[in-house]
Amino acid sequence: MCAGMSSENNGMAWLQSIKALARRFVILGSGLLSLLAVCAGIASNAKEPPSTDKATSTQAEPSIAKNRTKPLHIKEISRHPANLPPSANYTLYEDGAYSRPVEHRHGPLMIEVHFKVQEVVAEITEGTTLEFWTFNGKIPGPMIRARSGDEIDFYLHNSKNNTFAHNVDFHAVTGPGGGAANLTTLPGSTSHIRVKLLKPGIYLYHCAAPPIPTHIEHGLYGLLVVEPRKGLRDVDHEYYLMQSEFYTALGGSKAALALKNRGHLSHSKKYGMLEEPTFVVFNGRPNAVSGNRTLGVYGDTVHVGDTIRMFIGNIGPNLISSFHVIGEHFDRVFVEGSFSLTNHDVQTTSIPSGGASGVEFKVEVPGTYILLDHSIFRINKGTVAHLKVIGPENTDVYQPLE
Ligand SMILES: [Cu+2]
Repeated sequence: MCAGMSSENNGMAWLQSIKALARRFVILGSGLLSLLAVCAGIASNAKEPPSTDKATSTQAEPSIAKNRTKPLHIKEISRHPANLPPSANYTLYEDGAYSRPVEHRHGPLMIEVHFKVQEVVAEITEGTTLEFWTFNGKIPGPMIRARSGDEIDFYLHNSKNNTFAHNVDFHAVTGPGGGAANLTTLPGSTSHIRVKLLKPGIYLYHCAAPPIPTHIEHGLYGLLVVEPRKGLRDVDHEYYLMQSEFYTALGGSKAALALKNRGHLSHSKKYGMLEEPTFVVFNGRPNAVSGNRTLGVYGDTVHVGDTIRMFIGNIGPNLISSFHVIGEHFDRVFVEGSFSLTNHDVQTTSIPSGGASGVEFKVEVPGTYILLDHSIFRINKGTVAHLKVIGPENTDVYQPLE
């Protein structure tokens, strides 16, 4: 025994501190181990996803389990941009529905959020399907909204019919793996963490289970918006957009809209490595925000004089987005998703892969506006969305003459 540990009390205190220290090392050790495991791809009994790419099938990647349950076929993969919580005062329940809002916010809230990972098959264009991995059955996953200082009580449920282990790395979260170190979840299991949001901003979240590029590319991503403590100014309409790429065995040389009736496509690691996507899209598939899903047609009507805010994420996995609205200007840009850095009167804002942006603008002239990635060949791959504005002509600003 150490010198000075003469009394029984001192002895007990010493024993307790040793035990506490040992516990701390166990906790620290297991945290580190799971983080290392996440990085090294040995976190669990997670199966490696299939490499169905002909060009890579000879590489030493385990193939898909033969007894795999067939992924669920769903009709619509796209989460519409109008589907977002209207403020930071909502819980997201296990059935995927948002709660009634907390009526009076007197300070930070504890916000309960449930994600359910679902591996599904859906059409990416008419007659052409792809396997997608989703948070709550749609791409992007649900938008979570909070304010700086709030806590998120987060549950990740991995459906028992799934084949792979999944997790979430929240860019908004301070801690190992942005939560991923403690969220790797086998099919049929649930993981749970509680985190405090320290920094306001528009943040991505994504699955970071190994191999990370494959889990991201299949569709496991979304936005967690952490508003400043005082919230954001009122606007008339808010939208939630997420740009992403899908890499298939067809490569990147065909126009996405010509890829109809091709049956089931396989994902391609080869073209992911070459950074040659078949599809570059907003919200899960080409044309997801056009036709009867145009902004202002699906959801609330947009009138001349209305103000609009868009939260836009870009998960990549490879490309940088040059986000632009033809015939409009961003009155305000939350640069790189930061509410602390606002730019004004911007034509195109760049959104890095793994980053986000926010834009606000007022619509002055009626018509249909095109949203796109101004790396313009990508419109052939699907990066186009539409916004319809109705109201009286504003000839003071725009006047067709002949
Ligand atoms: Cu995953």
